[in-house]
Amino acid sequence: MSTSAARPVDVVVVGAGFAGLYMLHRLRGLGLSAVVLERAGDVGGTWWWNRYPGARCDVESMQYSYSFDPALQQDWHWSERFAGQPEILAYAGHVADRFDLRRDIRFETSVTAARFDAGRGRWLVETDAGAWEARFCVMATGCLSTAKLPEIPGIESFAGRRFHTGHWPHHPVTFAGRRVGVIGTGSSAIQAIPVIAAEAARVTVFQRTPNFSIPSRNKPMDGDYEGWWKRDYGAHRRRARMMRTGILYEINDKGAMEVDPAEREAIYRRRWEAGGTSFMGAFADLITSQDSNDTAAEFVRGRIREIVADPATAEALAPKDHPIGTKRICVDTDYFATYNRPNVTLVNLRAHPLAGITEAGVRTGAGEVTCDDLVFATGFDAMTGALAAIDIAGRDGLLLAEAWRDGPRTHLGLMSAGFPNMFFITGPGSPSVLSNMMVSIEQHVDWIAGALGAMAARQAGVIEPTAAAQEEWVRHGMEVANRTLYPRAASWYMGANVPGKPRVFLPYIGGVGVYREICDKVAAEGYPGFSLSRAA
Ligand code: FAD
Ligand code: N01
Repeated sequence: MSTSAARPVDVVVVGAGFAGLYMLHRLRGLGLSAVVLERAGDVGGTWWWNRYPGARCDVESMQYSYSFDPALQQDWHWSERFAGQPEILAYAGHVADRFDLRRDIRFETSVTAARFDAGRGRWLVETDAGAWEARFCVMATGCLSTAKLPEIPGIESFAGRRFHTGHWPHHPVTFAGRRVGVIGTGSSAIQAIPVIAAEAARVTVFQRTPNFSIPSRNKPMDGDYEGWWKRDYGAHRRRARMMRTGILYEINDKGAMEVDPAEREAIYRRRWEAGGTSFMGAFADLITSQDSNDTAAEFVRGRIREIVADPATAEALAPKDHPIGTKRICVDTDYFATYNRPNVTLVNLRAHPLAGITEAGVRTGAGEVTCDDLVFATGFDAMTGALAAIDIAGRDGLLLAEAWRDGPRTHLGLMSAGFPNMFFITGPGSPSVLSNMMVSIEQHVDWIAGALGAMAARQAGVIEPTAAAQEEWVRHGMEVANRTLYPRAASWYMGANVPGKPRVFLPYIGGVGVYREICDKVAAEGYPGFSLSRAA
């Protein structure tokens, strides 16, 4: 594509999920021209793609929503404690309408390449529907937007219907009377299995690694609770932004071993009954002390053994290979109880390894299970997958794939040296997936908008992190991660689910509030660690 055919704008934003939508809104406020390029047919990102049965958020809806517009957060009413996918998608659509965003979004447009022309200080962004030329490029491509099928021999030979939770069809899918195989037992599967099992003739779950899951205790929105939030939304949001996870909930400041076993049990039980991810706030040291973590893990294993009637199934479902919380903790509705249904069977792939997929179903060490449908709940090439799928070349033709060969290298998760004027929203090296993503998205968008405003005031045309600042941030990120139990789990946080992906801890675990203070300080001090110049 020649440069002359490319359409000029100030900013190209890639992705029209919650990040891209808010970025566009802020860019307009700065008086910049912008286009958002989006592969999907409409706004919503994650919530446009993940339409599987049972899909819903696990951060309470009163918090899993934008805070940037006081009227929006007062007007919108969530019908449940944890909203389901259709309602979250409707919310994204409402925001797009309310702020008239769609007129600057090109749907069904996939970005294939982005090349920086240093001479002209422009990014040339190529898509399957023409090219764009921009001073700035904002990658709002999502951390969990590249669905991943597993490397299982014979996968293409299956003759029945095949689904991936992250790429679910837009037409209604019924499982009535069908024999369904589900591969995977992460968050998506744990939400989908109970709903599919309620409809299907038979469900066989193929589990490689069991996961910890906490009941959501989802329920219709309580009017008093909604009122509590709405009466002082601004203040509650400000507090949430300074929490470790960006979620406002009570975190016990005691360590688990500081209390006696009876009190510990009572605290866990209260959190279990309350439901949701706040279980991990039961004690301050659950992600740093193995001994403390063991007590929480054993409590949850105890609940699984209580709920699941068949002792062998309960034991297979009880996670023992990773500390609780070091893989994204799951939140469910009736997940473990679903295994008491007569139409649900668990196949433990650790005991009976998966041999392959056949035309008729799934073959394991225990024999072949015939299936009409296969649901792959096998996750994503997380955090870097969507960026790696774009051929990105920065200064002097430096390829992002090359620069990140040993793992992503960013300064603050926001930019990467050698890629001037390219920003990442919730990129690797930022709290992103370890947080309420809405809080992290707004913080990144606001920081980027602030940087663009500062550049305009200084008449700077180019911003780029220094190599030294970036190396220090990468080092600091690893140091903080190594103080926790997280690197002990073979998780997607570590890139462990993608063969050949470097094993580095991808998000920043220093905490959302701490991270915000670091970013704010950088902005307040005139962007040390970044070079701002007039020209490239
Ligand atoms: P996305 O919503 O992923 O949007 C990125 C968009 O970029 C996508 O629409 C994609 O099509 C587009 N894109 C990517 N590459 C290209 C390209 N090359 N060309 C064109 N377009 C491209 N987070 C929470 O905090 N709480 C939750 O409860 C929660 N629940 C989740 C449930 C599920 C099932 C999943 C998968 C994730 C969940 N998350 C949750 C994380 C969720 O991804 C974020 O909360 C948030 O929706 C991300 O928004 P985003 O705009 O950054 O990215
Ligand atoms: O994906 P996952 P996900 N053979 O990677 C298994 C967010 N989210 O879509 O652990 C057999 O967690 C794999 O097994 P193992 C949330 O951040 C949130 O469920 O590798 N099995 C695992 O069980 C979440 O963490 C919600 O041994 C194979 C599963 O597939 C993230 O998205 C809901 C296999 C993948 O689990 C991803 O969740 C949904 C193979 N070859 C998603 N390959 C909320 O509730 C993979 N697996 C908010």
